[in-house]
Amino acid sequence: MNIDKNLINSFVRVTERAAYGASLFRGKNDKIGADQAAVDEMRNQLNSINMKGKIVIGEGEMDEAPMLYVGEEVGTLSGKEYDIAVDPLEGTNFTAKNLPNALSVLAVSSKGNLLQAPDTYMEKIAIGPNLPKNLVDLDFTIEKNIKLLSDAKKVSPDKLTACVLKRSRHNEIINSLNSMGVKIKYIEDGDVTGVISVADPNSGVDIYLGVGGAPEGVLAAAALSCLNSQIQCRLKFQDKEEENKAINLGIKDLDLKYNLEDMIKGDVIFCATGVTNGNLVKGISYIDDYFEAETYTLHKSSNTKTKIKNKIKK
Ligand code: VTB
Repeated sequence: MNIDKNLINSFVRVTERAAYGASLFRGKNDKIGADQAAVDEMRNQLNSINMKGKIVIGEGEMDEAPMLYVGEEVGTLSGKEYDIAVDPLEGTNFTAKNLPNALSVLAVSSKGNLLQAPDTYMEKIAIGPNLPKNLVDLDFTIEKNIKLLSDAKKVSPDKLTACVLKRSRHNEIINSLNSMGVKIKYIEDGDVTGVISVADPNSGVDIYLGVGGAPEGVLAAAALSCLNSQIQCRLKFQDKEEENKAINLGIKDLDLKYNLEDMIKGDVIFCATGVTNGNLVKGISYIDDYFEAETYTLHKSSNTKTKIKNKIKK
């Protein structure tokens, strides 16, 4: 079932308000305060939408009692049923230090159509549009994936750029990329933006590689599903407790590789509003009693791919 196009603006309003809340904490070295402000604004706004919404990716487990916990019901609780993945503030660090690329993000599908991923790590490999389906694979070596991509793009590996989250766990990937002469675009945080950059011809990024948060993986997959791009993921657990989290969510095969269609089924809306200026969108700016927000907005079934700018009363 397709999601009504008229709902796009309601969800844009949600990430706009959340981004505004977080923007009040830019450069204040207060990650927790920034996140809380984004959560509060996001929750208020979600609750004004005429729907039976359920948070499937959120701020944590119910027993930790955060707001926007996984399983929380949002909206007016009348109307159609939707599953919602949220990251009220992707880039708490960026906001605290007033650095680029902090975003407020959400994705919406009909009930049951988003992967309910636990809050663990996730291996990710993503490539952009117009490439053979299932070209790259997490089980191939980096060398093989790069060779396949360079053949498909008809360029040599040294003309390719890989986006990688700067973490020591990625040293092996980085060594392999270096040995093939592949250029690397490092990001400090914010792998939602990093993954989406494979779909943006202006970013110069050809492939995303590495391990980041699983919730961020599902959100990025939602965007890529509207951008005809590809991502493959696999959950990565650090201990038994994390494995149990996945089992409790109904995941039977802990080593399963998820292709995009396994994570995002059917129609989806994706909204990302800038908190600070970034590669995808501008950050919040203030004009008297108003704030201006820019939102990267995608809707698969209506083929909406746009940046929406709004001036909103504070
Ligand atoms: C990434 C990134 C996030 O966490 O998922 C990363 O997108 C992974 O965790 O912005 P580590 O920091 O432990 O490597 C963030 O950096 C923060 O949620």
